[in-house]
Amino acid sequence: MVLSPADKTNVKAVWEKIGTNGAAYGTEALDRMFLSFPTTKTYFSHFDLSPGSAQIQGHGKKVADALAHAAAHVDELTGALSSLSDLHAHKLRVDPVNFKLLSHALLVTLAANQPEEFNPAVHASLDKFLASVSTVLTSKYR
Ligand code: HNI
Repeated sequence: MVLSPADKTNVKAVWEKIGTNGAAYGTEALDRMFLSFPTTKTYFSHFDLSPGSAQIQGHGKKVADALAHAAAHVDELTGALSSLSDLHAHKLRVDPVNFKLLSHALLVTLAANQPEEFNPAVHASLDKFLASVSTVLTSKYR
């Protein structure tokens, strides 16, 4: 997945707009993922999965911070996400199909909260960005 210069500009602009809403958006995306795609809950059997629980909020912030880090290092995603890649592939063993489900939930969350920015070109750039992040996080899965 190759992001064009315009894609990178779009991704960085969206992440600047997200600002301090990252944790809230991450939480909403996880709630959407668990409700729409219940099989994803199997990875979080140790969590309180009631919508907006303290654990989901804490995890939502971690996911949002990781995505902000990725957006800031979009030209070097492999290195920037190296330890997270080891974690998801080797330790957590998250099946790659799940990354499409979280990416979808993240896109819907952004569209619902930032409808002015979410035009078709930005939608496409964000989709490519999330696919690139997912590729890195699943690359070591066997
Ligand atoms: Ni993911 C832990 C980021 C997709 C299941 N995940 C993390 C952490 C970050 C993170 C950050 C915390 C690491 C730490 O504490 O050191 N995860 C991301 C990102 C994506 C992603 C950026 C994709 C965009 N993770 C997924 C998917 C699943 C998933 C698709 C499963 C459906 N992640 C987990 C689980 C943990 C986790 C499980 C451990 C949670 C815990 O605290 O026990």
